[in-house]
Formats: sequence, C-alpha cells, structure tokens
Amino acid sequence: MNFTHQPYIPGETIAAIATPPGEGGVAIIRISGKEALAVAAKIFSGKVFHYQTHTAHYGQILNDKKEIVDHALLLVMLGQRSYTGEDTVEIHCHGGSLITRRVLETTLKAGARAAMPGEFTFKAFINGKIDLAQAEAVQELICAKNERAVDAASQQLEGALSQRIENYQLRLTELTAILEAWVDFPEEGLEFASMEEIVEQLKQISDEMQALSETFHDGKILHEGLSICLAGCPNVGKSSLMNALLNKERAIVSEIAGTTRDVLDDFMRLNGLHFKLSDTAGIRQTEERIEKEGIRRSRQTMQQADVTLLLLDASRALTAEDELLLKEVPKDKTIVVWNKIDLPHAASCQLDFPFVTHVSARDRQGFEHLLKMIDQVVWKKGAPCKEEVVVTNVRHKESLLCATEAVKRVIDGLHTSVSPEFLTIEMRLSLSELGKIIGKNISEDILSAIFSKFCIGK
Ligand SMILES: Nc1nc2c(ncn2[C@@H]2O[C@H](COP(=O)(O)OP(=O)(O)OP(=O)(O)O)[C@@H](O)[C@H]2O)c(=O)[nH]1
Ligand SMILES: [Mg+2]
Repeated sequence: MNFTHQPYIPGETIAAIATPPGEGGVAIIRISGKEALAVAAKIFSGKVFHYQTHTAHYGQILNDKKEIVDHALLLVMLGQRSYTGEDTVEIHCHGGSLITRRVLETTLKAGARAAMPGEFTFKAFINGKIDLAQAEAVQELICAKNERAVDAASQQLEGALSQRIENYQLRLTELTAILEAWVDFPEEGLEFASMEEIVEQLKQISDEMQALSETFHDGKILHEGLSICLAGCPNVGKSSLMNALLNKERAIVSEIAGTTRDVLDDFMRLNGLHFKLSDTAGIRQTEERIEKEGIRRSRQTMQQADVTLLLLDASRALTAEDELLLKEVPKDKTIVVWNKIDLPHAASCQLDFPFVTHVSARDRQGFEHLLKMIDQVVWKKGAPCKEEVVVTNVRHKESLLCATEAVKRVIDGLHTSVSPEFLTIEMRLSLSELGKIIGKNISEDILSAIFSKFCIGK
C-alpha cells in the first residue's frame, strides 16, 4: 500500500490534526491504533488507562520534559465503537496553528506515526466499518459545495448505493450458479429456470444497472457544480446581468462596446447548487489583437460551459452578428435571453430555440423565470429527489457500465447459443466490476489512489 507505506501494518498507531488549519476556538488531534491509549497516557496528566470508552476528561498535555503544552479535553473511544474500528483518542485543545502543531508533535514523540491523507478512513475500510463506496462518500461529504451534494453524499455514506450494488450482486450470483450448473451438467440443460426466465431477469438487472449509471449526469452536477457562460455581442448587457445575478459590482459596465476583454469568473448558489458564472468579451468581427484574443476565450468558455446564456438586446433588431452567434451555439444547452426589456422593444422575432426568456438586467426583471429555465436545462429529466440514489463518482459509473455490458453479452450469448462456459466468465466479470465499487476485488493501486485524495486527519 504505497499511499501509506509498504507493507501496511494493521493497528499501527497514527496521529493527525483533524480540524482545518488556521485559528479557531478548538482544534482536534486524533490518535488511532493499538497504542492510542499508551500514547495518550504518556502525554496526558490523567490516568488514561482507567478511562471508560466514550468518556471525556479534562487535563493537561505534557511534553517529554513534563512541561505543559496545552490544557485539553481527552475523548476516549475504544475498539469497534470508534470511527476507525481501532482504539481512538481525540485531544480537543486550543485552536491555533502553532499550539495544534505542538500538541501533534508531542503525540508523535510519544510514539504515534504521522497519518497519511485518508488513513483514518482507510482504517475504517480495512476494519470493515464501512465499504469503499461509503469511504468515498466521506470525502465527498467533506468536499460538498452545496446542499444537494451533501444529501447525495450522506445517502451514499448511509449505504444506499452499496445496498443497490449488493442487491445486483446477489441476483447475478444466483443466475451465475444456474449457468454454472449447466456447464457442469450440459446434458441436463438449464435445470432451475427456463431460458426465457433467465434472459428476463438478466435484462431487468442490466436495465437497472444502466439506469443507475445514467444518474451520473445528475451526480456530476451535484458533486462538481455547474458552469454558466454569459455570451453575446458587445453591449447587450452581459456584464450587467452578471452583476445583477451576483448582487455585486463584479464586472465593469459601460456603454462602450467591447468593455469586457477577458473572461471573468465568480460563483453563485442557486436552488442548492453551486454555479460558476463566467462573463465574457462581446463577440464581434475585429482586427484588434487583444480584443481578438478575448473573443477566442469567449468562444472557448462557451464550448466548455454546461449552460450558455446567449444575450440579445431587446431594444434593437437582431444584427447580422447576433444571427451568426445564434447559429453557432448548441440549442440544447443555450438559453436565449432578451435583455433590456425596460426599454421600448424593437419588433420581436421568433427564434427556433427551446429556451427563450426576457429580462432587464438594469431593473432585475424576469429573473425568476430565467432561474427556473436554468434549472430546466440543467435537470433535463427533472431534479433527483433527496432520497434518490445517484452515482457521483466516475469510478463507480465506469464499473457499472462494464458490469452492464458484460450482462448484455450474456443475454446476446444466450440468444445465439454461445457455450455456457463463456457466459459464466462474463457473469463473473460483471460481479467483479460490481465488487470494485464497494471495495471487493480491488487492486492496491486503486485503493491507494482513492485514499490519497483525502485530507490528512480524515
Ligand atoms: N436600459 C437598460 N440598459 C442596460 C441593461 N443592461 C445593460 N444595459 C446598458 O447597456 C450597456 C452595456 O452594458 P454591459 O453590461 O457593459 O454590456 P456587455 O454585454 O457586458 O458589453 P461588452 O463588455 O462590451 O461586451 C451599459 O450602458 C448598460 O448600462 C438593461 O437591462 N436595461
Ligand atoms: Mg461586459
């Protein structure tokens, strides 16, 4: 296990600061492993070995010269009833980088090893407290930038995804057993079920797995948030709309065409989601070198964005440049926004776009409808409800897809009378892919890669 050290020693005692860096009222240093109590006993003023599990004790942290490092609260959690499944002691000391580091150094001098990123959660996984999907949910929970991502990660941590995967595994294992019996006694044929029944059940499972893998689109939105690009010709009010949506004077606004020259990013929350909003340079024909570069960046931002708000000026007729832009943008992720509806309207024209709305960036009119429309574009099939299981992790999605493909090959094979030996191989492949999601049959490299993304102290 190279994310820690080779080879991994179960039960080894590790310590780390579990709270974020910087100043705070309290900081927590976590010690976990076989010697956690022994380490704590060396540095704490009280009789640590006499403490009952899940009790808190006030005292002093003392260094090897018996000098007081800090006053602290010691929390003792023994054996299986801790996060890691090993003896754990938490020291709640005063917050502040220097004092926290000193307390940590004292624990290291007393025999603990500095924990690697994710090592506490890794212990919990190795000790069977949580499976891999749950371990990954811990990290997602820590990194969640919005309420919906927190919901999805909590669901996964509670084991909702793991239960689904185990259910597929159970059903596929039963079918594999039937196919294997067929391999062993070919002359008896398929004994325990008819071919139609098996195909029907396989189809059902593969459909369910596929549907779960497709929730990744929603999962990605929850996990990473979304990018919205404000695009359009110069002077249509992109920067004005950016400022109005953010409720602050982020971008320079002026009546001079070509005010914005570079891409300006900022963040906003909308319906529990995290959005990156990018204001861009107005797109037009130009030979001016810097403006040209700005326009190239506008196009690039537009291509990468999840949603584009293409602004048009409602107070004037469409220009040739507007028309070119309308042809350029993909319709399924573009919302055409007629801005400046507070001014007398020019004759409006029909646009062949599924999402069109009207606003005034100046007077903040039409925003409610615009925000609803953004939601519509984002959640094409409707937003997932809180209880729905969504796949937020690309590794899980890949494994689900591989498992689905293997099952589909079995279905095809049954139709085309492929020898059952080959079919059982596919079934095993599918089971092994599912196993990867919850941490069975997974290589050390992958485990290492997963846990090394964690922060130290978790
Ligand atoms: N009446 C009215 N004027 C607006 C509205 N939105 C923007 N404007 C005005 O239109 C002009 C251009 O606004 P900007 O927000 O700078 O336009 P832009 O699209 O960012 O322009 P570039 O950065 O040059 O591409 C400014 O004078 C704004 O005050 C609106 O809703 N109503
Ligand atoms: Mg601008």
